[in-house]
Amino acid sequence: MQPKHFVAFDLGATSGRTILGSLRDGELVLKELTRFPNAILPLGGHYYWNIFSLYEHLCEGLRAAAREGVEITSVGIDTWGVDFAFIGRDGSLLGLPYAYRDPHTDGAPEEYFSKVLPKEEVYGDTGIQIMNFNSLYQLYAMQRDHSSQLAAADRLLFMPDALSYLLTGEMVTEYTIASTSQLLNPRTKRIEARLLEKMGLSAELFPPIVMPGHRIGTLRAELAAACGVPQLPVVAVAGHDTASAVAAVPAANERFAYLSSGTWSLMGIEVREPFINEQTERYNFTNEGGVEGTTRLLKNITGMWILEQCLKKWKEEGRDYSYPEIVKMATGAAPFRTMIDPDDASFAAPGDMPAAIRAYCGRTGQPVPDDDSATIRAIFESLALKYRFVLDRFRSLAPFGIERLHVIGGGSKNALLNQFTADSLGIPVTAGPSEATAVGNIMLQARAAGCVGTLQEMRSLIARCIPTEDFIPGDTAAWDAAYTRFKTIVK
Ligand code: LRH
Repeated sequence: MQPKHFVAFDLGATSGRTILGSLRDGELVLKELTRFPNAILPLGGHYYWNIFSLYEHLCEGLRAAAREGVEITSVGIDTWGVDFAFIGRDGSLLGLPYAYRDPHTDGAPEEYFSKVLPKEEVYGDTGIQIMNFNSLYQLYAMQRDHSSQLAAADRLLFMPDALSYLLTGEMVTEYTIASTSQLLNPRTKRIEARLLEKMGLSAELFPPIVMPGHRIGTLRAELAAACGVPQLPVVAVAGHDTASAVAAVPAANERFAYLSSGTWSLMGIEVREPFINEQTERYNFTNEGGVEGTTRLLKNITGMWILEQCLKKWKEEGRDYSYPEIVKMATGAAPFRTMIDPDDASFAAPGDMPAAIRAYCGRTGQPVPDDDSATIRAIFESLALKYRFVLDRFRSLAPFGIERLHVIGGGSKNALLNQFTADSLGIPVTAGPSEATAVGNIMLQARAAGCVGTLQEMRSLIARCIPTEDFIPGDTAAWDAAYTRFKTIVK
């Protein structure tokens, strides 16, 4: 069989990549073509995404793909969740999209529940965890603050759809990314109009919903010419990065939990139908849309964000640590001295993270880490303990026994944290693929091109082609004792 080549644009909240995925005789080979930064842009007291710069990076990625000299079948884009751009009546992009860490949504869910619709109804309609930054509350805050962008908007496009629009001129609402917004009803798989209408907005803002695999259009002629590629088809993959990553879990059967590990740690299980009940509402569990109509029942846990912010601060102070140094420092530090709840509100915003950790220790009566090594150790141990806390809740809900945790995404390369996680959870951990989002993106394009059939076939192919590493629980007794302490500080 002739090889088929696909271009995946995989954009996270801190960086993006262009990956060329090649499929030949059931073998998948990945090649990173470009890597570029994506940083929150502080401007006039707000946080934005520089979508124009992202567009330029996509063009650069297309030029790099052209230089490979291979025939490309299609292009697909996945990004982080919830954020969106507005398009005016003349088709132009209306300014910069807000970044989800902008504080304009602080307290917005509570305002929405008291002024628009009660919390139970919002959760009942959507099954989505209440988080300040959900698109629903971003829209509420913009409407409340008389946003001129919103007033002028003809259409709203979620980030992957907005970028696909810039490439093709065609507008769609891809299902998995829309599911992160808290505007979609997972039972009907449609935008729930009353959530918008009750605050004076209309569901007409959204172009038609399409499923992963839908062909959005082809590259604009002038763009294709400028980048030296043909007018390639742009396919809606699972536009939500986490959905693409979960599609790439190399699991042999359904009895697994996943942890998509990056800036966020997204832990969950895959189920056939949404789980929306009193228990999932109490746990603030989310029912995001997956591939083949599956539901990603999951929970956002603050992941590498805290470490990333510490590393940024330490670098500013002249201490720039490499990844092997970080692991060595954590390995050498004393165990179980200080514990933090990674999801404490004080760690959510960008800023001086080591100071936020010190303040947290003061508030919770724990020893302040004496140096950077102790801080890193506290972060890794606390993450592994938080994973157990959340997994225990999934164990109480799952319609099957959870036999294994699949850790995927960039964080799966952290062998020390993987071992901590296996020890803390008491079940085997399989790590990899670390490029799960890009792999999922590529495989969904391959499925659209007819190279693979079902989700399970995709997963079997990934399991065959991409090496993984297993971590078996070891010293579980010490972790059990630590967990008893952890439960007294966690929310
Ligand atoms: C991870 C992620 C996560 C969302 C968050 C906004 O990149 O997509 O699933 O909750 O970004």
